[in-house]
Amino acid sequence: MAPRRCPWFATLAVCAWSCTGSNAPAADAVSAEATTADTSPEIGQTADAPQPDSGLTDAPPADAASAGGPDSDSEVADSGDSAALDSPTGDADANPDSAASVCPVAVVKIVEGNQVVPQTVLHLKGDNSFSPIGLAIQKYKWTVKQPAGSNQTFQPSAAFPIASFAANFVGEYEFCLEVWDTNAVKSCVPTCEKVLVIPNNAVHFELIWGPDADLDLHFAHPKASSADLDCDGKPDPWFADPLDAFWLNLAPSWGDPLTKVDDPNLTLDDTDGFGPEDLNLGQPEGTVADPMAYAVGVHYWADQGAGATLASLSLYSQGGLALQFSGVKLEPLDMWYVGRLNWPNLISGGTKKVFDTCYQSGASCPAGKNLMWQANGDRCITKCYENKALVKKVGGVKNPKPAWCP
Ligand SMILES: [Ca+2]
Ligand SMILES: [Ca+2]
Ligand SMILES: [Ca+2]
Ligand SMILES: [Ca+2]
Repeated sequence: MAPRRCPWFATLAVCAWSCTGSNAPAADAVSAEATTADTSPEIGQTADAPQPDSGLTDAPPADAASAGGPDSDSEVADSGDSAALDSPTGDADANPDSAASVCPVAVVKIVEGNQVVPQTVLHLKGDNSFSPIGLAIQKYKWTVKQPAGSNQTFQPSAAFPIASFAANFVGEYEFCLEVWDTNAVKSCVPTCEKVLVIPNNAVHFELIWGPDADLDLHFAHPKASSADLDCDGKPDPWFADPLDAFWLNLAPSWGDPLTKVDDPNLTLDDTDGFGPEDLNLGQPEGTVADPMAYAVGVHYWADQGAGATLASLSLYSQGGLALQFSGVKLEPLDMWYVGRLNWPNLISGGTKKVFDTCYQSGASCPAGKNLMWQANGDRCITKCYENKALVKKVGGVKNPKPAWCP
């Protein structure tokens, strides 16, 4: 949304979802079993843009030479015979193993370790790479295999011996390093390390979608109350300040003012496509005797030329996948009332189901009556949802109004 949000956190998209299209009643409130086909557009793993040959191979060693591209100068190191020519060491075996004795060796250290929470900035150290024959290392190249949809890049670039990388998505990352010595001989094989990104909060929502569009995750306190724009006859939770956590209320104070564990924290507001947009809550309010229901929504704030986009939302609870919706089609200014998260629930010591999904049997506003909160039906999506007080508050940001909106 508004330009002052943090667009430099450009990021990615994640996991492979299983639940399906927008109208398919998903298996809500289930445990992590649902994970199969990925219906979202795959961006594929990418390394730094300026490195056209950096598409990562799953089969590291043998085809190093096939990478081609700008690194063709390194081919000398990849052909077995050249290694024999260069081999200054006496103990070299027959080809191609002899190359191993002269190739430089890439050494990878990930300062944060092999398991982190989302939004961890990883520090990747390759500066201990070495040449067995005592040459200096003159060139480094990092590549990454990241969760589908993720397009994060190395900072300051993939050519630095020490680079950082924002691991924003839940899922598995694999980082590989290749090095060249001052004879332009390349490491025989890349050295790779995997990092697993897993949230550890009681509540972690991850919202991802397609390119360019700006979707916003909303997570509202049970007491949130705002204008009834979805025409169900009750106040909407969205854009209530401070009881709706979204890009304008990234980390509001809820519950006990003396602790932050019951405060939500929207750790990423993605404005330029793909997401993820993440929200964490360490310790929701609510007891078995008096459970609470938090409202969860997704708003399509700004089109930016993207048109309709497919949104996927996942809930992780205490490290496990508890809920997924995927491939939900949203158009500009749509407000998707996903449903209500109960706390405590069946997977957190309570008796309530994890999530009450909102279904509707038509559009309430045009119908002039409440059609939301049915037992089944379509996703609860309200068209042309625009909170005018908010638009005014943020300085008159005006989204191009879709043709179908009044
Ligand atoms: Ca982005
Ligand atoms: Ca956003
Ligand atoms: Ca309402
Ligand atoms: Ca609090």
